[in-house]
Amino acid sequence: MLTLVSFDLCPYVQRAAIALAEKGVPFERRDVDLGNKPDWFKAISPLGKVPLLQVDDEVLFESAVIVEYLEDTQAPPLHPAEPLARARHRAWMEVGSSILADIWTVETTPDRAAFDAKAASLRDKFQRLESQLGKGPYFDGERFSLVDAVFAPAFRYFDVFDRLIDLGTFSGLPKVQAWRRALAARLSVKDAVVADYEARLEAFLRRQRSWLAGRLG
Ligand SMILES: N[C@@H](CCC(=O)N[C@@H](CS)C(=O)NCC(=O)O)C(=O)O
Repeated sequence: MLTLVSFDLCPYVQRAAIALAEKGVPFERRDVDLGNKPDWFKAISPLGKVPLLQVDDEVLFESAVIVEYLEDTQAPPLHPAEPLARARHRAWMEVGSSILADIWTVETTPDRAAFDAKAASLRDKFQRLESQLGKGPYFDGERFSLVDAVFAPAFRYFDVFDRLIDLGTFSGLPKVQAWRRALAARLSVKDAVVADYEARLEAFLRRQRSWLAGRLG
């Protein structure tokens, strides 16, 4: 049995959980409190971060490494077979990581200029994605891929943001909006978080001494 060491709000953990579910691999989830990291976790996590995937006596870290390991060992494939297409997918997964970094700043910075810069950066990246998307419903058309597993947790933030503040990130981007809806409806995506995830994220946002928190009603 594989064990996914997790944190309830972590989008990188969700990537691994989605890939595991899409491949039908049973796993246990072990949550840690990142605000008070237990000693056993500090001992096995070289960067002090989740996710970790425990595979027998080995501990894998870094979500990209974990999903590539799953890709190497478990069917069905979630990357395209053709090398150039596969490289393109990996590159857009990297954009997904930079979007998560922008989202983190939007959530936490007390500085309005930094907030505005990252909100604009998010808009720019999703605008570029609009021109990459085809007929959908997913990044690669009919086929769910690891790129989808990376973007689903990023889109999930906006389910909470949209209730609280208008960032305008997706306005005039119909393909991105349709992609977002398709991912939200996918069972592996729904099951990647706890039932009260949205309430937990909202509570996290309100706890920040951030420019965003100051805008929330
Ligand atoms: N590059 C890492 C990022 C993982 C990451 O940032 N995890 C956060 C939670 S979402 C974490 O564990 N933070 C704890 C810390 O930095 O102390 C990955 O892709 O796995």
